[in-house]
Amino acid sequence: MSVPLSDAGEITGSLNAAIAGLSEFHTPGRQGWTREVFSESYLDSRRWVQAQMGAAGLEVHRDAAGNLVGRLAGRNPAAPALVTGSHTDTVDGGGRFDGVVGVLGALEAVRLLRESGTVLERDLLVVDFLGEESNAFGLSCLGSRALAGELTAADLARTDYSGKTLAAAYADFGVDPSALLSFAGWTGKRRPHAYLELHVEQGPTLEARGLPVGIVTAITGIERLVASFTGTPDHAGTRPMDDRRDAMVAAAEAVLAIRSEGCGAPEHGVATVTRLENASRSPNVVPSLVRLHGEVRSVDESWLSGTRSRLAAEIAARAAEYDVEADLSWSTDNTVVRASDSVQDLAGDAASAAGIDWMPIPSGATHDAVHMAALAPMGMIFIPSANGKSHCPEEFTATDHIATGVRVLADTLVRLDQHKFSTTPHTTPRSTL
Ligand code: HGY
Ligand code: MN
Ligand code: MN
Repeated sequence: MSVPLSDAGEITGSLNAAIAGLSEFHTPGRQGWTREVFSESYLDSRRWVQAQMGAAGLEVHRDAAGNLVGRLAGRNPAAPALVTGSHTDTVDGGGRFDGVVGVLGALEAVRLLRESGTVLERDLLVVDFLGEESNAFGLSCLGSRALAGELTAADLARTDYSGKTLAAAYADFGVDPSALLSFAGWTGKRRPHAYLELHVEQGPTLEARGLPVGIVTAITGIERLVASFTGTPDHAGTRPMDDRRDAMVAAAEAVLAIRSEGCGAPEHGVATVTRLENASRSPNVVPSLVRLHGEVRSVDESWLSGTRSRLAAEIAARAAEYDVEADLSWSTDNTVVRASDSVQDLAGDAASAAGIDWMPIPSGATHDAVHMAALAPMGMIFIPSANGKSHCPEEFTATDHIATGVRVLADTLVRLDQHKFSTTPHTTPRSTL
């Protein structure tokens, strides 16, 4: 049951007035706050975000990958920049805080820096990354992936359920897909100095522990699965039950096998099936071709690396019981990524210096920070989600928690500005959780 938009909890204060302003943009007829990538409501909302970035005193442009980038000039523009930001697209039937807090909170941090007369050594770039949420093309983090030089021609050839390619969706949105493949992004000379993102936890831990801040240790890896089950079409009314090759039953067995995999995961592991499609539209034919979409996640890389083989064996065995063929196609949405120890330390120091309690916390959600970690030392600051809810209209984070997060973000950015990282070339360290 979704919360009627009007009853979803009052938000007050200047920053939350901004969140309320962005919340005005959502796709009519969809539950909650829906601003999916490439949608009209998303296109309209980004004009609003661009104006907010300008009003915050940033020099704003939309890069060749569709990211909105606002620049606050530092004393030394030649120095590698500091980057912060997040996303403003939502899932279908989403909430008002996922990603939004990281973009509008960053603009609030810019206001704090400017009003306190703090001039950073480095440029500070505030980014609204294009399309962080996974979409009908099965690919998340479009904008940050492009900036990290990780968007491929094969990605652009991906199709949605209607057969439209991702390249065509970019073109319809006003982003030239041919320019994407030559887009150098921030690889090479434009590598940032560091990346720091403020985000709602989207889970129950901080609220349960009564803590206002979490400092992220690692971000989950995601293995995505599309499985096709092939049986035999038959008349649903006349074909005897013991003489069927019912693809839907085999797919249902796979749903339960995937759930068991997630339930058997170590501390931070989950598995979800989010879509089952019968190729036939008729309600009176034994399903002969069924497609399943699912995902498995964990910050435990050794466990996650075994999921494909475990599920392949289990799903094939269960499908064989119904004489149905199962064909599994896997893709890695992202590998497990560990936050920079130095960035974690600086964020922890900033929170502690302000008398703000915090805990180290892994992220079960993935973020643009995963791709920024390929470019520079990465960190994330979490603030509590009411009842641990997210990706739904009930998603809520109280004003004082957002303000605390903005404070830690701003203080950590100031520390990062002066920080000298060890000179070893930056690589994305593996999770050692
Ligand atoms: O799927 C995720 O974890 C994120 O919300 N895109
Ligand atoms: Mn998010
Ligand atoms: Mn999300």
